[in-house]
Amino acid sequence: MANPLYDSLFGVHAGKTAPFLHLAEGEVLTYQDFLAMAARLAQAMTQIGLDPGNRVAVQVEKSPEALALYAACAQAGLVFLPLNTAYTVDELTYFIENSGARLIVCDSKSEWNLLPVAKSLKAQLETLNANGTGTLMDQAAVMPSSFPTMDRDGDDLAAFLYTSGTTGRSKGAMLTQNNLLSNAQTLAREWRFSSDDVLLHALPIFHTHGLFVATNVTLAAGSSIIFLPKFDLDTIIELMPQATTMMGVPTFYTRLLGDPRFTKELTAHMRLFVSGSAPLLAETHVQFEERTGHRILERYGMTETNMNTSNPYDGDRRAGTVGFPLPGVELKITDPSTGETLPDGEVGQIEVRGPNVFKGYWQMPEKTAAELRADGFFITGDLGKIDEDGYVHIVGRNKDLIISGGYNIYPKEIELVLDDQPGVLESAVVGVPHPDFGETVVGVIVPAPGSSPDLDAIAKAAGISLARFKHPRKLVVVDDLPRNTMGKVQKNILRDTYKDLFVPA
Ligand code: MLC
Ligand code: AMP
Repeated sequence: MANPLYDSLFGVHAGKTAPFLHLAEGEVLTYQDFLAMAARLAQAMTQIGLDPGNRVAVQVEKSPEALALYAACAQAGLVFLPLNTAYTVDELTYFIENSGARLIVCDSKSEWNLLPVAKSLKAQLETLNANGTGTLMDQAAVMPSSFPTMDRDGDDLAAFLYTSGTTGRSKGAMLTQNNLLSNAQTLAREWRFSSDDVLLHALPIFHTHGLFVATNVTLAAGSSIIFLPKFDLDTIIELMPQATTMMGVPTFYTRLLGDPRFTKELTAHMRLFVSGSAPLLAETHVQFEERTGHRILERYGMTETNMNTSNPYDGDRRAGTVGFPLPGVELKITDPSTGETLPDGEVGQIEVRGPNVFKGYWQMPEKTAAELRADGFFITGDLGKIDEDGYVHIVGRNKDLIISGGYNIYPKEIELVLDDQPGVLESAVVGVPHPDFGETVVGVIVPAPGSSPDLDAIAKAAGISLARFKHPRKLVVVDDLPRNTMGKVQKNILRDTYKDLFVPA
């Protein structure tokens, strides 16, 4: 027995004094130092009483210690459950309760808010702050810097990532060691990562993109990371000369293009820019090439599947497409009503199968069965087609989803909050074009008879329950929602009505 994820991504670097993370002010964390930090954390969590398979819910700021916690979970066979730092206590409570986490790791600032949840679940609560301090690190500091890696099977769970659901209830996507490892190895190979690469990393590490794509690919290739707490335009421009590659959501690239300092000279030495998590406008792709001479490599993935397709490293990276299925990934376009495979060129739902596809939703067998077919194909909820050259195009979504700056927002979750407010009869939430975030949230409210809802109070209430990035950027009041003959709200009409709200005239 062994531990495929830990052995292949982390253990393989034992004793290596090469840099892993480049931090602020020239500070460097070597692979060896990083692995020692992870081993201490694994020791600390074992001392707390955690056993392989237990979930560790983590809502902390991006830091080397937070990343080491992920490595520690892999080494100790624990299931890593990273959570968006923007989530409110209401949101967190659900994730923690649903997952049955045995350990909650949070910033000291959230400790008092989460204590009642921890108590009711009989979970341990420890802190880890952005600067690496906190009770978990205090315990880790006195632990040995090595840890006997727990045996795990490739099919054992490595991580839970919660994705919002169309019904408003989030689902815990169960990812196995092999899901993560196979995808990291494939991407490192396909994108030609080597130990010479230095990745500019400004993504959050609580989602697939920043954690599994960016970090695991680096680990698989033994390269290093310029590890930035967040996307800050000035810092990115300042540090780009020290990097060879960058990964980002489209907002990163549109923000860079909006800055005159982002030039051909600044990027001349760069090897690769990768985009994903949201559609990259063909126009951005073209502008980027005109400005820098680089063609952004766009890929397509999701929480449940890791990465599915990628434009080619060597071949033609085509604007407006997400390239070809990755080696080992099967992709087909099917008729949403019959499930039959459609011929190339026709638009249908995208289904994928491969070692990258998750195991199912935690304790939700019906939802799993509805989306993951018995033959292993996962129904992504994205609509697309395959063109005559084999490139996959995403043309829309079969799921009611808004993607804002790379974050997924399910309208239902917001509608439930709006519907609950005084004076509101019903509501509909739609995504409309936004120049910075790609899409943003608009809430359309129908007042209860005789009422005139207080929009400021409603916005405040949304602030208590929902993470900031989910807040409607605009609330509008209408007499009725447009409905079809079946009584279903016609969101396409609402999207069309409000499509110019944020687009500069
Ligand atoms: C921040 N805000 C957002 C937002 N991010 N609002 C909507 N959508 C977002 N994505 C809020 C802030 O709280 C703030 O609120 C206001 O908007 C302006 O903030 P900002 O300073 O401009 O935002 P910034 O901190 O710069 O963040 C924007 C961002 C960030 C795009 C850099 O959101 C980001 O890093 N996104 C990446 C998300 C990601 O990693 N997705 C991958 C998911 S994995 P206020 O109160 O000031 O108004 C996946 C699978 C795959 O999808 O294929 O990869
Ligand atoms: P998430 O559930 O956060 O993992 O988001 C996954 C969703 O993001 C996918 O189902 C797609 O709708 C979308 N997505 C990811 N990459 C791309 C891309 N390159 N182009 C268009 N949509 C994308």
